[in-house]
Amino acid sequence: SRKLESNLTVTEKPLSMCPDVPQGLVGRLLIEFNSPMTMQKVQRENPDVKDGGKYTPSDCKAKQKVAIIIPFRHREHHLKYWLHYLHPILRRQKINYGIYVINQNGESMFNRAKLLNIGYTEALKDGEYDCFVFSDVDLIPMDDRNVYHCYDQPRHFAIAMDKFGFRLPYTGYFGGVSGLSKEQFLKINGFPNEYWGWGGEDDDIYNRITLRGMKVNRPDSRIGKYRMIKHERDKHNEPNPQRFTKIQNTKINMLRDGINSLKYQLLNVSRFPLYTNITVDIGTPP
Ligand code: BGN
Repeated sequence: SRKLESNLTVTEKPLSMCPDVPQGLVGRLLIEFNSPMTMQKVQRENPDVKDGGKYTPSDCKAKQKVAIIIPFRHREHHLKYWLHYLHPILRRQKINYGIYVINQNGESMFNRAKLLNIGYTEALKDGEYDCFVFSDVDLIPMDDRNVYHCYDQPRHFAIAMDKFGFRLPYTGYFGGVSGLSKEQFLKINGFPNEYWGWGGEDDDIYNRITLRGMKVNRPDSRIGKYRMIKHERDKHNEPNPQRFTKIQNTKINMLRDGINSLKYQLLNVSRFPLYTNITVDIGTPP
């Protein structure tokens, strides 16, 4: 409480820390992509989300501040569903978060991991984040007990996707949705910038984690289920023929290729009601 000049005492109830297991989770969720979705509808559903897609629980103090990074190009339709499902889930999970959509400008080859590095960098210019959750725009968790914060080891969230028959496609799979604390991210020199096109960058990240003596942490397979929004393969994201040899060389390449070598041009930052949109020029493959 504090004393005002007028002798009036105002009592501000200090917030207690949010419990480790959030109260008010509902468990299994019904996820479908058939009902029509508009950004206006999703905005009406989420009046408590602040400009730029920021949210802080009102009834407790969250231990971590989480930046959620979404690599993006031409997937507006998916983003509407992602925001529609994820904002309410993150709210029930009592996460203090901001949503960052990292939009690759132009039509050169897509580079998911480089966009994730940019998301890390740009989010830190915007807030004091200590945890980074990296999510594809087309992946929706089917259970809100899959909590989007960081753990004592790098976390892999998307372990049971519908397209893989609700199981891991292989033990070292680290794709889809993952989460690293700032410390864990820096320990592996961030993510590779040199994977242009589809495939392998997630395996490289997995290699970086194990090469630095860390171990991937995962939820229970009943809780780690995901639905992927069906889509055609994107243009300018063809399978990268170099990926097979590149993932053999993580150990040497990770020393020079990563957050320590990241270069890009920032073109635009816009705060929309439900997310911050960051458009970047990331160049072209060598
Ligand atoms: C793997 C891809 C991953 C992808 C998963 C699931 C490669 C590297 C050469 C083996 N890895 O095969 O990037 O996330 O499939 O689709 O292609």
